[in-house]
Amino acid sequence: MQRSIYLRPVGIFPAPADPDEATFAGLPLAGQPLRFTTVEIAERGGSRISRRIVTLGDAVERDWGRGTIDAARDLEALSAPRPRLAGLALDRPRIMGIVNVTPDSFSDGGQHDEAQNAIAHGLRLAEEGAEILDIGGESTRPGADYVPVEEELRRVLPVIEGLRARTDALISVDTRKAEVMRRAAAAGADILNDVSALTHDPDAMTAAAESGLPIILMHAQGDPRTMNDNPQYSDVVLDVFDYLEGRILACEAAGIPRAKLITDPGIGFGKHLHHNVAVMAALSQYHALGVPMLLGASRKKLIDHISDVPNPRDRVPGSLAAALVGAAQGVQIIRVHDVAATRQALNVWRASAAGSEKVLS
Ligand code: 7PJ
Repeated sequence: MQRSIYLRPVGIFPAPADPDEATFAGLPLAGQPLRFTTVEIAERGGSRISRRIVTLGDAVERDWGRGTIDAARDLEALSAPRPRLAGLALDRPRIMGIVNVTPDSFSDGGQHDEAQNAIAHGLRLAEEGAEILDIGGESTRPGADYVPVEEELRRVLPVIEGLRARTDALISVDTRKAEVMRRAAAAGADILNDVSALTHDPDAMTAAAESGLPIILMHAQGDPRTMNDNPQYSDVVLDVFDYLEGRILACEAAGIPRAKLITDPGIGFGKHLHHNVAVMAALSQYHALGVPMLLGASRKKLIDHISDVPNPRDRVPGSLAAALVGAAQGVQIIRVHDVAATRQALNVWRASAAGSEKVLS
């Protein structure tokens, strides 16, 4: 599916903490304490794309031909507040902490230790300010091997159960497999996170719909093993948009309401550096999908490509910069390894953007 017109909010500024100060207020951005005054309009006809920046007035009043309905719908979707996610208000950026459950080759403590370590790690992240814990037992890193379903269940279920009993943080499960979705939901998971946007497992759409849980739909091109070998796009920003819009429509057709969906442009998944930074620059575009957005750039390879940091543990500063780029464009969920550092950065950003420390209380 391809549209003829796409709207991207530009000229985004923090909404004043005191609304009385607002003179020209622009439009609110996706329920965030942000406003936008202009939009970039991309018009696409086949392989031809033209982009220009217009005021909100022009965006509303001009005749955009067969794109008119999409333009009006986009403006509405861009400015509407988002519903709560499993009870969590999405009126500011929320931190999702990453809990990887993969065998620890350095420990001979066995399977019990593996689960206990992951649970302890998750509890620490919640303490540090993660409001969502993302539990993953299948590495989907570029080049990673396939993990059989029994092994993935063995890794994630005890961790979901253990965390469910010990924290109020929301729990998401990072999986592409229908059976893992079902069993995780039964064990108390609150959110499904599928890097294949319910395309990898033919039964996943049904499992997701039956669970009734919110679902994160991530864009990826190709299979994790080979995806970064030769990714191809005609326009990466718009192609990712079309893909996510298509997946939202597929979910709606399967009976999953839009209010349960979250999108994610999938940094590092079938994307070269120039694709990743183009998407980072245009994140606000994806608010036109009318659902909350997640950004996952934490410790990813693009930081190494940009700044020569081969060891992922040394990529915290770059990860924080990426988190702030997301926050400034209204991203509602930031998926990170380094929760305390991200919280500190977001707090400084929020208070200074609003011009008031009161937004933190
Ligand atoms: C992502 C993910 C991401 C979502 C991974 C890694 C690779 N899920 N799972 N978004 N990345 N939604 O963390 O480096 O970016 S695994």
